[in-house]
Amino acid sequence: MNNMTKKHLSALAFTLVTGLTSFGMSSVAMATELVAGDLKLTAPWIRASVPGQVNGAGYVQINNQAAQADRLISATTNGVNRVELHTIINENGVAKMREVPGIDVPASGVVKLMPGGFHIMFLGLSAPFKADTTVPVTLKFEKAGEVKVNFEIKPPTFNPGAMSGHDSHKH
Ligand SMILES: [Cu+2]
Repeated sequence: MNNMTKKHLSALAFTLVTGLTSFGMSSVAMATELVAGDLKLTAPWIRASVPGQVNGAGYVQINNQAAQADRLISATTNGVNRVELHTIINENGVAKMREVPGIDVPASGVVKLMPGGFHIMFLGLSAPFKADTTVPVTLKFEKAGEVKVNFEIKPPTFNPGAMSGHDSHKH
């Protein structure tokens, strides 16, 4: 495991900022936000496992401040057989997961990994994902390099509409 470097940060509850200040140091209002170079990663989370579940999925919002696109090309963590990048496609009305070679982060844009779309797929868990714990995951980007992110494990009932930081009350 690498030590903390410019491209290799971890955040538990608050923002850590690298040498760049382009996003501004405005506040630490977001529960979990991580800035790594030109990328900002917001609210990384994984849904807790339900009994018998051997796979899991991780989600995060990735903002790119650079004028150049970047690309998430892999993810790694301990305690799983294998990690893949997936999307969900609709085939004749049936939602199917499909592995993708990478997830593009547009220039000056954002990509949101969320249920029903792109996700980080954890295959073959050696132990269930337990709510209220965190999983350290190393994301590897084509340009930004490796970024270490702590994914928060949310209860199985977690509403993905809560990406912006508050639980949604719609029912
Ligand atoms: Cu998947």
